[in-house]
Amino acid sequence: MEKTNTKTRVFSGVQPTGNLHLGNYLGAITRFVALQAEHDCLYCVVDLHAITVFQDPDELAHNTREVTAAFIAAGIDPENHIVFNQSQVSGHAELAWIFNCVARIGWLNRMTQFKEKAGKDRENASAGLYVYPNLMAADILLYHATHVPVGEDQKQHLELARDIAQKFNNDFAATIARAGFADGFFPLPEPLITGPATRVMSLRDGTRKMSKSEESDMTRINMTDDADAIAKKIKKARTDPEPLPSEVKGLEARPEADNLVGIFAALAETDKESVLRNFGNASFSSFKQALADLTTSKIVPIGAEMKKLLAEPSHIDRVLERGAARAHAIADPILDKTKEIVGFIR
Ligand code: AQP
Repeated sequence: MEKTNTKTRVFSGVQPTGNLHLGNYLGAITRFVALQAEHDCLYCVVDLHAITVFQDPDELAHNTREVTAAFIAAGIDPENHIVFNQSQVSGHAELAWIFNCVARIGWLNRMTQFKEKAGKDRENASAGLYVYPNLMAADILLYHATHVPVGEDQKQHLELARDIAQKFNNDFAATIARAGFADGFFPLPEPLITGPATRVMSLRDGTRKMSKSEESDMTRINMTDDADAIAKKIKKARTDPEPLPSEVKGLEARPEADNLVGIFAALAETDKESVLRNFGNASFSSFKQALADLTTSKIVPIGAEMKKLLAEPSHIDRVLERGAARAHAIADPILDKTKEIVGFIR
């Protein structure tokens, strides 16, 4: 196996759990698109993660194709980069098992996402939901990926992936050295959490994350929303009675205003300062109109392209199958070496 951990490689994933939204787009997918220019990228539809919460099988298949369509419609190039669904590459699950045995229960107990998702009924959460971060570490490290673009909510999981890589490198230092890897086997992956919209908040509550699973559709802009739905949701978005401030400091303690300005900045590919230079002291009604127009101009064409792609599911399935074959070609030698390092007879 070539030593791959000195090169940069980008890996990230999106769960096919329905209601793909503006937060997924701005926090993750637009970053995925931008990174293609300078890196080798793998973008994965993480269906193994999705089933940590029960998914209707027919909906799961549809949602897997829908996320793939969103990737392509947003500008991810599945020819020059790799787009695939996680369950077609069995190495994710195999490496996750090894990492289940490397990660400590104390580490998992600190994961805030598990606490939020399991809620009060923790005893009834799936075991998969609990070890979700170990699978995420496997997703990244199976490819010796060095950079991982994610939204702010995934920062803690990325730190855990680094801890797992470090502990594996320490625990197996002797066999890793014997295999010819002087600086450790797994690279410590860097999170890439950048831009003005790393945490897009609910349109109805600026203290809660915009989320796929939130019951009310009015809390989020879906990637498949039409212009009318977008206009209605933004018009009804919660705000406060003050006009917009002219400086970013004035957004402190105004979570709803801060969120809408952040969304505008991200869609316009600028920063909050420059948005407030144009809209400082404006009323929310005029700002919301401009935001609805901008959101429509960016999202509606992507939604239309997604629909076109989804009309030909066999084409999407072929993209995923080809992507999985190419992902295997990178993963298999890394997994094989991992097994040798652990002491498995192959
Ligand atoms: N609100 C958000 N703002 C910015 N980035 C976000 N991401 C998710 N929500 C926001 C980023 O999108 C990528 C894919 O997320 P995911 O589908 O794998 O998982 P998720 O975080 O569970 O998505 P949701 O919408 O929050 O689902 P539920 O409702 O199940 O909790 C990740 O990079 C994530 O950071």
